[in-house]
Amino acid sequence: MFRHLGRRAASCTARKRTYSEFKHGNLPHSHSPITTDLEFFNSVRPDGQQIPTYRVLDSVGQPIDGSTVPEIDESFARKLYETMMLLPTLDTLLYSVQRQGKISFYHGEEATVVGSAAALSPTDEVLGQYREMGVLLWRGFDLDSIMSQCLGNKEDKATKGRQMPVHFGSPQHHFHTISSPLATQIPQAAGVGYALKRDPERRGKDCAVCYFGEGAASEGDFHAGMLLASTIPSPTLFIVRNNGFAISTPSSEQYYGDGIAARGPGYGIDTIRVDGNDILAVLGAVREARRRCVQQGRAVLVESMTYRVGHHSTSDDSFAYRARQEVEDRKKVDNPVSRLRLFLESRKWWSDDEETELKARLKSEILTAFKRAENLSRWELKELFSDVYGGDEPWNLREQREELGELLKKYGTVWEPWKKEREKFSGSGDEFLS
Ligand SMILES: Cc1ncc(C[n+]2csc(CCOP(=O)(O)OP(=O)(O)O)c2C)c(N)n1
Ligand SMILES: [Mg+2]
Repeated sequence: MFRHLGRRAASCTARKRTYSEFKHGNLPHSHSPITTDLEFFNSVRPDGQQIPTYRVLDSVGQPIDGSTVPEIDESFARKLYETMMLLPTLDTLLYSVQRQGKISFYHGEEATVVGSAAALSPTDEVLGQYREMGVLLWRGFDLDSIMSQCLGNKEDKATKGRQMPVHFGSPQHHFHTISSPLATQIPQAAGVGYALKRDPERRGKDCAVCYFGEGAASEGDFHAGMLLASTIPSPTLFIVRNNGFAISTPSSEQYYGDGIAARGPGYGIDTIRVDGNDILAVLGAVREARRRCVQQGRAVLVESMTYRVGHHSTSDDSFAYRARQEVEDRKKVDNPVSRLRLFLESRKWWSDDEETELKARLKSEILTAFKRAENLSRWELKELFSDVYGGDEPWNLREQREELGELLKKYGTVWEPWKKEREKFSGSGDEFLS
């Protein structure tokens, strides 16, 4: 009966017990040892220190003494690097396009996103926030598809031009469509994990992977999702990108505890904190996290520590709330791309010539894809109202569709701005005019 008690409590049982000792030694639903120390605690580490950060590479891309370099061969390592390089190159082009008023765009965190993507199985179900384009690129979603979604043309298969730019989705790539309201994907991911567990074909094989920012972790949905995955166990892997900001709010104003990792053990969830600018640490940690998750059918939490070097999105000017110098410094300290490059070079897997060739090739491929996408028309205008919900069209959509038809009949052929706008759609919106 007392086997779960600590040494101090067990020794109490040797002498004559009072009623109150007996009562408190038999706490219901708890294996908590009894103590007579009036001690409060505020740390998940017994030594009171912060949760450590897992690292493999040092600042100049060399494995730290005693670290374990995850198993990677040359072609895998080169793919990691090329995918990482693709992200900032895409950012630069799309950023300038946005300045011309064509799209808006969010910058990505290369090592965290690409390193974790590379640790997953291609059939794991991914529910992202909006900075996870690197997962899609890793899985082979091509540049034409990226551009088509961002520009909302008729090749934007999953969202038909009806979503904000970078709100990708691709059933083929097991990538669930991004939704703007923060943290909604977290409880959804616990549900997806549970569905995978119930599916005999996928149980023990695939997991649900949920990405979110540390800012999103302030939403109630974070706690709902963690509790759901903890109490109705499911293979759900939570990856929180702690980049120090939720738009202009620094993380120091988002939590008072030890980051997001400290919350994992509160839900009984295996947790690790990793250096999010060290792609090999992310790769190794997420591989192990995924293994546990799938094998135990239980949630795992990875907190990836990084820094948002870009503005929040293209509609933000972050120098209004943080020092330009801080950003410039952060670009240099532990830069994730140069750390991997130096690692590759030390293994003779990369050279200056290859760097020059890669940069030129990526730029030209991105520009070609952009120009192609820019010239494609949009879906037919009527698609604005199709398959928004399953089943019959609801009354409110029917009303809106009819109203658009009336407006188009009135202005669509006579008012210049509407005439011009109509031309962007396949069929020029004629389906509303007949
Ligand atoms: C429910 C909700 N509240 C507010 C917003 C506006 N918003 C969009 S992104 C963002 C910051 C999110 O920060 P974080 O989760 O840390 O992600 P990061 O952008 O740093 O990757 C906010 C507040 C939103 N989209 N949804
Ligand atoms: Mg953030």
